[in-house]
This record gives sequence, C-alpha cells and structure tokens, in this order.
Amino acid sequence: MRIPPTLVRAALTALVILIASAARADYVTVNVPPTSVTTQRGSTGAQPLAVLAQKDLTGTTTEPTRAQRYTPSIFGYQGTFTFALPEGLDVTAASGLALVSNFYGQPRGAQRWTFQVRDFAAGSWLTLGYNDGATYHTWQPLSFPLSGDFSRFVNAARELSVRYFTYSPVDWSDLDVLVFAVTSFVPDPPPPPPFPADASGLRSVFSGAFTNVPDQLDYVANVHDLVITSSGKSKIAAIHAANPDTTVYRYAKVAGASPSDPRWDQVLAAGLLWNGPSGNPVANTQFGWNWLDITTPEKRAAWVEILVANLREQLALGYDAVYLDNCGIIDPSLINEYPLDYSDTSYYAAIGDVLARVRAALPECRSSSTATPAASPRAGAGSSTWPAWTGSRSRPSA
Ligand SMILES: [Ca+2]
Repeated sequence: MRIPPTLVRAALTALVILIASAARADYVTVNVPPTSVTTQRGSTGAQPLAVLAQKDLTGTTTEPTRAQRYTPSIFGYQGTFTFALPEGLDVTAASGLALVSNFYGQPRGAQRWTFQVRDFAAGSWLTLGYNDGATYHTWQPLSFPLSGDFSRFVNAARELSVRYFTYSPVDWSDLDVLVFAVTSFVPDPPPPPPFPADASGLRSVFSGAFTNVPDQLDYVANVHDLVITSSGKSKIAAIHAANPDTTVYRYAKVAGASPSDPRWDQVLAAGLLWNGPSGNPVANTQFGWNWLDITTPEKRAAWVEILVANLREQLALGYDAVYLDNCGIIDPSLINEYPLDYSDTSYYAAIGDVLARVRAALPECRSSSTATPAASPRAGAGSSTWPAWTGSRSRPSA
C-alpha cells in the first residue's frame, strides 16, 4: 500500500476517520502572531511584535527591522508571549496546531533556547522544543506541532501563551517569526437534501467511487468528508452515538515522537533520539517530529513499552483502533538526514520487530492489516504499510 499524500498525514495527526466527497474541501492555515510580550529576565528588543508575524529572513545575516532581539542578563533571558485569537478562529476544533518560528543565534550546544506553551488545564508549561538544528548566527526555521486536546492551550480570554527562555548569558538571539499556525479543515458545502436520516449531522456516506484508487484503505485516507478535528473521550462517544458503525482510529507513529507528546521525557530518558551525522536528531522535514532509534533489540523494547502505554491510554478513551503510521522505509524527502547506520533493509526489519512486539503486548487487539515488512526500493518513496490495531471494545456489528 502507498503512503497517503502529505496533506493527509497532517490531517491525521489528531486522527480521524473520514469520508467521501469532493475536492473542494481543503485545509486552511491561519497564522496567529503574538499580541503582547512581557520580559522576566534580560531584555526584549524594541522592535514591534509585528515583525514576528512574517518570515522574512534566511542565511547568515539578520535584519533589525524584520526580527526581534532577546538579550540575556547574566541570568539569561525569559519572555512570555501572549497570542490573542482572532474573532471566529476556533483552535479547539482545529485539525492542526503548531508553534512556528525562525531562529538566529547560537547552536543549542552553546546556548539552549527553550520554547514552551502554557497548558492552562494542567496549570503548567509544556516544553515544545529548543533551538535544535541551529548553527552559529544562521537562520533556522523551527516548527513545533502540538498534540492532544488543543482546548488546554487556550484560556478563558481566548489567548495562547508561549515562554521563550535561556539560562545562558552567552549571546542574544533573534526571532524573525513566532506564530501559531492553526490549520482547520474547511469542508464541502453539505449535500443537498434529503439528508441521511441516521447520520445525525455526521456525513458518513461515501459519495465517491473506489475505482479511482488502489484500495479502500487509501480511499478512506485520501478522500473523505468527515474529519474529527480534535480528540477526546466525549467526541469519540458522540461519533459512536451518531453512527455506531463508524470506526474511530487513533493516529500514532510506529517509531516517532515529538517534544509535545505525553511520554517525550521517557523517550529522552531511554536514549531513543536517533542522531544523524551532524549530531542532530533526525527529524521529519515536514512536521518536525523525530524518528526514533530502534536499531537494537534493547531500544526497540524500550520504545515498545512507551508506545504500548500510549496505545492502551488511547484505546481506553474509546477509540476502536489505532493507526500506526510510518511503517515503511524512510523516504529521503521526509528526513533531514539519515543516520550513518541507516539502511532500508535493516530499518524495515526493525519496524517488523516493533510491530511483532506491539502485537505480543496487545493480545486483545488484532491487526487489521496483513502487511508484512519486505524489502522495497527507496524509489518507492513513501512506501509504507498501514497496520491498524483494532481494540476489543464491543460494538454493534456493521
Ligand atoms: Ca519577520
């Protein structure tokens, strides 16, 4: 089976089951710039916040009229940015949310700058990431995707909050851009009446044909008219209430993680980041998440323990199934750099072992795919299997 288009990968981040209809529906991204900043340590440049709304700079020179500067005291720098949401923009229902920046300063090893988002529900700061990948005084685009229930990042005043800090006085840094990218699905106009009586507002009827795609799974992934734009127990229950025959999948990566993931600390503690020749963790070039090092049985065992804990938690929320993505060899267009020890064959074998371990750890679940790892040329880029793990929740049969 083939990997779906990148657009669909974005849509699937919060997961999803989707259906039919035409090509007019699309994803639209709105960038929300900060509306105020307060400084707790060091000093924030006099440049207006408006410079952060747009990405202007590349290369090795900075431009004070297009970026803002953050200068540490001897204790470092810390600034807190508030992002007031524009009228009508619903982050809670968004299909994707990411903090996007463009950084100029020191490499992380010389001076670590941290990006955090406020989790208002938890009353804590969630670390999204650092100035990873930055080289000395060279503009480095950064993107930190957020996951889970987006409503926790928005307070009662409809604001998001970001903390940007370093404890090091080594150097200043400039940001050319600092925005929340809010991606929403803009659906087709509703179909003309008569509406399906049993759908209760959910459009769950295929209106296209399967004949133009290789198989049903691709069709479901690529051509849809129902998108669950955020997750949560009540939302899953509502979908099942509207149509008990709908299978609700939770999206997960077979060997990938982001700093915003719930068990990211465990990923770091287990030493699962996979470094490339530059010394930086290998990352997905589109969304910034990290591929994990599953090259040894020990690492695979450590990762599967984390992954299975995640999957159990998701199945407990009411999902019917888990959708494990990125099961194929790594497409060169999707990775910033390959580790020195990477090979398609060994990576595919490692994925096969991870899948076997997940299968063994979740005996109550069954794989709905018979896909088995097999050598395939990297030219088949994007080649990926799509095992879906189906939970044991009892539901009316279709
Ligand atoms: Ca700018």
